[in-house]
Amino acid sequence: MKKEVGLLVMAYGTPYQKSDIEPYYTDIRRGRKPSEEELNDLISRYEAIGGLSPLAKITERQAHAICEALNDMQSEVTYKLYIGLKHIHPFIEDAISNMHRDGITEALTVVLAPHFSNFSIGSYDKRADKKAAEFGIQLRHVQHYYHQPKFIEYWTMRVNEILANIPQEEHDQTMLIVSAHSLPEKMIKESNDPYPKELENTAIALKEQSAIQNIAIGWQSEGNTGTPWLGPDVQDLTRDLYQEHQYKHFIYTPVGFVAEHLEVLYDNDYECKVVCDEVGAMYHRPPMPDTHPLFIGAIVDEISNLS
Ligand code: FEC
Repeated sequence: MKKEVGLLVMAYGTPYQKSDIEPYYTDIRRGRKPSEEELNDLISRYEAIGGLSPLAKITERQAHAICEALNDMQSEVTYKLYIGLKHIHPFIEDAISNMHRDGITEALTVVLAPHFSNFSIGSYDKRADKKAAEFGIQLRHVQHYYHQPKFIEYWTMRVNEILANIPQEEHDQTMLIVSAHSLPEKMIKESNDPYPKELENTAIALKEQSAIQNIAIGWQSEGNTGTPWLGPDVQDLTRDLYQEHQYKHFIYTPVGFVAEHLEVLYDNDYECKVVCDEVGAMYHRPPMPDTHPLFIGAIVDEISNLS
């Protein structure tokens, strides 16, 4: 019998049905219920992308693809998959309790987000560690994989695919905006968090490896907390870049995300497109990684480095 090792795949989570939106939003706000106006605003964004987000199904298939790839590449242990979500069931803590029930004493963890911040991946890991300590389960965490060659290769391929459909003579009038979820500026600066640097490194690698000539870093999906968040915001950035250079094409690569969900389908495909339409530029956004073998391969390669 091969030893069983847990594989905890953690992700943000999304409402499964409309009635989940309020408790989900309350959880995101650390227990503070949203006002009716805030709730209606979120419901209307879900409605604009078809009622609910496709994220739940994508997370499931990404998690299964990672587990399968890990089991196929070696024969010493069998990885047993657990999914733990940040803001809806099955919560991270539920997944760890299930591991204990199944007799798992050792597990690897990975978050479906490529760049490390203490406030994103770090907070998932902390929750997992706290619960695992109750049962004496040993966890080893993948911290990030933004730098993995296959991750960069995935986005390079996508950028080049789009460029191939833009006339060569318009390539110098094409701008690539590389983005991730914004976070409150104060949290990031005070703790010297690596998050902005990791996004910058992804952008540098894309500039070096793809055929793009113009590249800028933007932040997206910022919350409404009344305090400054990391900027520039992708919409403002699009307007400013257009004003300065009259670009004909904007390509958006939200590399801080790995799936098509609310923050991409609404904040990029709707909001950024509105700005592109306003200024008269073409909007382009390549498919997200989902279960593409390069993306799954990047995570598996990072996991292999742990062992
Ligand atoms: O498709 C879906 O249904 C869910 C998409 C979704 C993803 C996601 C990823 C990240 N978030 C991060 C940080 C914050 C901070 C706040 C915040 C708020 C929201 C709200 C929704 C939401 N986020 Fe999210 N996030 C997604 C969805 N997020 C809905 C609430 C309404 C709104 O503000 O738009 C602000 C919390 C507060 O108010 O105190 C901070 C980060 C990521 C990327 C890393 C990760 O996936 O964990 C960072 C996907």
